[in-house]
Formats: sequence, structure tokens, C-alpha cells
Amino acid sequence: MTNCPSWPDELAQLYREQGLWQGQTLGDMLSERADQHSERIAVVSGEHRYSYAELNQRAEQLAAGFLQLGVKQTDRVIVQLPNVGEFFIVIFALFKIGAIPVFALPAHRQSEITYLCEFSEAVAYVIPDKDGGFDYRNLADEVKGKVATLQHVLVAGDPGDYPSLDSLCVKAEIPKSWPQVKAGDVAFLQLSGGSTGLPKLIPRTHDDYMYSFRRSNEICGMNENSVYLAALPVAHNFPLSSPGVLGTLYAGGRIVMAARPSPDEAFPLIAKERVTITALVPPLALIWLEAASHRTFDLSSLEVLQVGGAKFSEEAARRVKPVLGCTLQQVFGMAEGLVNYTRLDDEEEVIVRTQGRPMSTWDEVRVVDEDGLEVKAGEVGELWTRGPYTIRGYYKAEVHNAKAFTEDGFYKTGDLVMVNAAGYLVVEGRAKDQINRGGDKIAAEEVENHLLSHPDIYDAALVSMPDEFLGERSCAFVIPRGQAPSGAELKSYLRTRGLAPFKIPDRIEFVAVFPQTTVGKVSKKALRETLLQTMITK
Ligand code: OOB
Repeated sequence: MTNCPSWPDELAQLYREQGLWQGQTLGDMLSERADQHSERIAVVSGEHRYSYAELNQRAEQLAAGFLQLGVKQTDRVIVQLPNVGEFFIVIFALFKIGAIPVFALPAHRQSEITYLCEFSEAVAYVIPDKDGGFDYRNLADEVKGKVATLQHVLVAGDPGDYPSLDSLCVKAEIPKSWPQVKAGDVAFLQLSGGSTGLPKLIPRTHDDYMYSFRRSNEICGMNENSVYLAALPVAHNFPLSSPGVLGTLYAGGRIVMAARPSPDEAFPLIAKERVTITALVPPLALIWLEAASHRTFDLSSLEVLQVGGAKFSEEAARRVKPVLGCTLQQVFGMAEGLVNYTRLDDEEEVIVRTQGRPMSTWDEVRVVDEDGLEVKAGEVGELWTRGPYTIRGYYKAEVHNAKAFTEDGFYKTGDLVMVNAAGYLVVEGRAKDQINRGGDKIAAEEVENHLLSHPDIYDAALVSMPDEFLGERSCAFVIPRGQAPSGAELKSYLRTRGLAPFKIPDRIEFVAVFPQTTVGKVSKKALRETLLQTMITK
């Protein structure tokens, strides 16, 4: 696909020679597994148990349906599905025809989806009927009117006025040959957590992504007997590929889809399906630890609990083994590529105190100061990285790419880390203007722009405030133009603008001026300090 920076040719060749990139597409991977494990169960979702053969057959049927609808190779399709079996049928159908899923999260609303559709010039949008009390068909109604390129809305479940995925399958005949999809092609676009006003899209190729979950499988000991519980929303990079659901399919294991990550939903599934591995963000891990201490479900099959997406406190990390009886694995990753894992056989102190080390010896890691110079061993600095599964640039973002990547291809993560003598990373903070709300990433500028569109707001600055449960919550400092609207009014205003619920500020403070840095920028550090003071005195 054009507009996606790629690895230099010599490196791509090296990665191929070294067997890191093996030339297989995700679509072919599923066909191969369907031949190998045809009757084994690949996915359990509610009452439905899909065998590998059935999954592949349904994906091919839907692929044919997409082709008949006119969806072509490299066409972008927004996929916004919760944890349901159809997720796999849709994405593998798209992989098979070389169309490009753009992964939206279930929490995204009109603002994010409209932007994703417009920016990626999507031709189709795939939604569930309802989930968590929210009707996605209403959301589609709003988006459809706004985006010129969007031709099709397809619904998993009760379609209302739109066609259903099932109806698409019924009509189409499987073609004799599929479009020629190459493993070096972009397979899908992931959404970046971001720090800019508009989210960036991350192009991942079949080659690079498959390397990342094959290597993750080795580290996490995935095999045919692995049973992975998808508790986090599967479209996110962590449950998708670290090693996640795709790693599980690669290994020939079984995926169990949890509609919600709560203990009420997850614990009975673990007991019934004999789940061996799952992944959580820190706030959910805390809830599980609490629930497990006074509930009686048999969680003895669980071998590994992965925790990542945000920093997991050492105190909580120490409780995992005694309370849940399984090995904790800390995962520090990013949709842009690099994933660090503590290893399953690491000493307990390494597991509870670090966020792991890069998964591949091919990952290059630099820790630099504000001038881009490497800091001394053991000192804190910004993490820069490049390697065989870390992107070289965002989709259609030339200007931003020049800032977010070095000339020699390192991605500037915006994370402040310390690397210890053994090469393990400890995340110490963040240099990017982002709030990590329990694993949900909020780009401050994006929310500020929405606030600034309000006629009674003169200026706005979003900062993080510490929170025992989520790690961080968001607080908007607002300078009104005269009469200030109430905090509740502002929140409801943001909701009507169609912002994902997790981005609505948890707290709003009205002020007359912002503290400034020496160069006259808003000092978010000073704002955070003000907030800390008021939190202490309140
Ligand atoms: C994962 O991916 P993203 O793209 O949602 O977010 C990446 C950012 C990192 O740059 C870092 O700021 C933060 O999330 N993060 C962590 C962390 N894991 C991610 N911060 C502290 N400790 C951790 N363990 O979040 C992601 C992707 C793949 C695997 C795991 C997580």
C-alpha cells in the first residue's frame, strides 16, 4: 500500500534470509491450520464452538461475499467488533482478499469512527448489532451520513436496516483463485495510542506481525494444548498478538472469548474451558486478585497471567502467584511494534520489578536524553527502538513521521525507561503528552481540541492525576470565556461530540490562567503539581 513507510530493502532481505519473515500471509496461515487441525476447536464464543475447518470455511465464504460486494485488495474496512467469533471470520476474510481491516475498539464512538473512516477512506464498516447496551447501528447511521467513501455497513447479528454478514455469505460463490496477497504487504492498520490531535494509524505487514506472534509463542510456551482467554478487547495489539489470539491460532490451540473481562464472566470460563493463559491490564488484574481471594471457581488450569498496557505496581505483582497460583508475566508493548516480556522462568524479583526485556535479539533499544544522546547505563531516558516488527512510519503521516522516527529508523516511543544490567526495562514515566488510563490511552491534544470547540472555552489543558485503581485518570484544566459552563455540562458536551467514554475527563477544574514554562508554553508539570496539592488538601 502506498503511504506506508517500510524497512530498507537490505534489511528486509536480511530478515527474510534469517527466517524472521517467512513469506506467509495471515490468510494462508489459517488455511494451513485448517488442514492440519481441521476438527480441533479453534474458537469458543458463547454457545458456538468453531473448529479450525469451520473457521476457515466461513472466512472463505465471507471473503467471497466481500469480493462480490466489490470490496477489493487494499480497500480499507473499519472493523469494530467486540469479543465474538465473527471477529475472526471477518478479519481472515479480509486478509484472504488482501483488503485491510482498520481496527477500532468497541469503546470508540462517532468522533473516532468518522475520523477513521475519512482518514483511511474506508469503503465498509463492520459492527455488532448491540454490545454493552450500546446500539452500533445508530452509530453507523451517524457515520454513514458523514463519510463519502463509505459504501457498506455490515452487521454481525440482528442487522436492522443494514445487510448482515450472514446475508453476504449466502449469496457468494467461492472463487477459483484468490487475489495475490504478498506477505510483505500491509495486512491491517492499528490505531496508535498517540499524543497528537488526530490518532495515527499503524501499518503492520503479514511478515512482521507473524514474526511478532511466532516469537511471542516461543517465549510464552504456546502449543496445541494452550487455551487462551480473550478477556481484553481482541482488536487491541496485546490480546491480538502478544501472543494473544493470533499466536494461539498459530500454535493450533484454543481461544475462549469472554464478552466481558469481569471475574463473573471470566472465572467460570477459566474453570469450564481449562484456560491456561490470559492477558489483563493492571486495573483488571487488581479486580481479579480481589475476587479470587473470596471465590471458589477452580482456576488451577491457569498457568500464565500476562499483565501489561500500563505499569503494574510491584505490590500487586507480588500477589499474583500466591493468590492466583500462576506465573505472572509482565508485558510492556506497543502497537507500533516492540514488545518486552519477563520470561516465565525468570526469578520472582525480576518478574515483579521489571517490565521485561525485548522479545527478540533483533530488537534494537536506545535510551536517550533530551538531546537524543544515549544516557549512561542504568540511567533513565526516552526509549527509542527499531527492529523486524517495529514500524518505520505511520500511514499517511509524512510530517509527523519526521518527528516520531529518527532518520535511521528508530521509533521514539515517548516512554521513559531504565535498562538494568541484565537488559530488563523498568518503565519510569512518559515524555509524551498522553494519559494512560488503566491501559486506555488518551492523547491530551485530541481531548483539548474537542474542549476548545466549545464557545465558552478560551483554553484547555488535559493532564493526568494519580489514581490508586487506574494508575492515572484525566483532569481538564479549563479557562472559560467569562461565565463558565458547569463541569457536568462540559462532559455532556463532549459526549454529544461522540467521544469514546474513556476520554471524557474524570475531573474538570476552572482556572483564570495557566502556569507557563520558561519558553512560554503551558506547564503541564505545574498543573499536575497543583492538582496533587489540591488532592492532598481535599
Ligand atoms: C500496548 O500497546 P498500546 O499501543 O496501546 O500502548 C503502548 C504504550 C507504551 O508506549 C507505554 O506507554 C504503555 O502503553 N505501556 C506500558 C506497559 N505496556 C504498555 N507502560 C508501563 N508498563 C507496561 N507494562 O499497551 C501493548 C501492546 C502490546 C502488548 C502489551 C501492551
